[in-house]
Amino acid sequence: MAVYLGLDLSTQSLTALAIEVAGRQRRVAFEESLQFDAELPQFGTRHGVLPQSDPLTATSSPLMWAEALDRMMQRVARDSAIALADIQAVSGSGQQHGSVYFGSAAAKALASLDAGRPLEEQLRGVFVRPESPIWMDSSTSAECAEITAALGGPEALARLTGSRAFERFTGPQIRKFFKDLPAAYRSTERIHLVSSYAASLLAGHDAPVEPGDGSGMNLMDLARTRWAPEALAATAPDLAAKLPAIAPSWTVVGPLATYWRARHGFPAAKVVAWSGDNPCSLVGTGIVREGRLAISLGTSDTLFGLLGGVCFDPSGTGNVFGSPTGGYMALICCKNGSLARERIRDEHKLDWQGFARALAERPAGNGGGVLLPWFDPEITPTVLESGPRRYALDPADAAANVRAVVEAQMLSLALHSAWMGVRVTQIHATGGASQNPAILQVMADVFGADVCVVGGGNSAALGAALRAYHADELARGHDMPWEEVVAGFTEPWPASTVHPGPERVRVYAEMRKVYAACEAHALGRGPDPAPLLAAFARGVLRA
Ligand code: XUL
Repeated sequence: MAVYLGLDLSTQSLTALAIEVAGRQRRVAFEESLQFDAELPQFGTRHGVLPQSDPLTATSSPLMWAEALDRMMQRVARDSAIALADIQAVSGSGQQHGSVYFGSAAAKALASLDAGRPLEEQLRGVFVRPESPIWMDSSTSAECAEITAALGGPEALARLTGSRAFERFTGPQIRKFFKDLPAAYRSTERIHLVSSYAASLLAGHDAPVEPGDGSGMNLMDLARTRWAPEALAATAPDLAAKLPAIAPSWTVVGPLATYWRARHGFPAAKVVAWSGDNPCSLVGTGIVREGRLAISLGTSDTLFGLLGGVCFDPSGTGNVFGSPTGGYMALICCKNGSLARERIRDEHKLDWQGFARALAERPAGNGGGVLLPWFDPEITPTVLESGPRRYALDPADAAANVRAVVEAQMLSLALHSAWMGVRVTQIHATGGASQNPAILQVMADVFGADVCVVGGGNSAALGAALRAYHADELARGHDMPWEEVVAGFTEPWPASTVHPGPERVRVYAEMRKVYAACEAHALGRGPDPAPLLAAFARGVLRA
């Protein structure tokens, strides 16, 4: 029986998921998560993020990620029932955009790791920046503007890299580092993404960046899959020498380093290039052909789908990334995902069951009450000044606010994904909140499409394990079609399909315009939506 291990280094946790494959016989054999705040309290993170006085800055600890990896590999070796010798390949998924800065001691440290000592202890001196900027950071607006100007405007940048400049993207982050700390930048030997950093730890040497995650940097020429010299020049000097190579998603980086074999008893399994969490989720939710969309309700809420060819979002909100299946994927990311739902849940002293009951209590359209749930600075649409905005909504009304946060999240996803032009017939839902059928009902009604649950909530880790499987087959000379790779793992759960209700679909088609008007007003781009809200409320009440 062949075993493939997928690791997901996400914002709040590290998950390991192992699959067993013997022809048509396939199953998830191990699945476990390590929560950073609870299990590694010495690093002092909250929801996986280091405390900062500036609300626009968000960082985490690359040392903590290394310690988490060491502990998780120990758990896989010790607690799982899988025969370690059967592990053929290991791959992974990392939170996108975050970056890790190695100094001159890193390459030697990685090549000579001592199996008798914890990984974290041996990496202490290797980082030029002890804190890694992560995707939740929105402190680089000035750098975004500079890069955009140097490259001839947002559209030119999006045509080249798949996205206009985004604060969280790695290029603007690197530029800010170079401007703030030029000497530290100069002494940086290698800048990794979270994904290529973790793969380097497993392989014991620099691993490449793969195109799915590389396209979240504003540095990669998306159509040619290589660093774009003009984007590098607009970002920081001598950047080409500091970046890893770009290599296809299925690249075998090498065998697991001796450290992992001697310390935890792993075999010399293939380390396959890691990708970003969203590209991995694309595979882990079975979006391996066009016409399907996935919505992942995690720390961030993301919507993604495969694209027929390379394109870009003319409105500037969405992103086009490389797909780990080859080709391209489209994505939009809303930062106020699970933490916004939790905020409303906690404000009204509910548990998740109470949240679901409250959601079902109110009708579609919420009687005309709208919430813009921008508790943190938002990515889609860009909102740098955080704080929720309410329209015709009483902040003290628990049920109305629960309904409002879920409706807002779904309406925003629908509104801002229209540019993808995907005719959706089925949505694959994943992530923690996909276990809540009341939330899925709102999703189905807003999109007017069937929604079904896929995977066990760890779609990124599953996608990573499936990518390891695909790469191993390819390395053995078998180019397995992706439908066959994912078969048996990503089929919708039986009886999980939620169908849209025609009347509610009609309500949401109207509400979408109202929501867009509230958004425009809140962003200073449109008139007071009060008349529209009142007309909508009258219509909903009459129906
Ligand atoms: C995607 C994005 C987030 C992170 C963290 O562009 O910023 O989804 O990948 O999950």
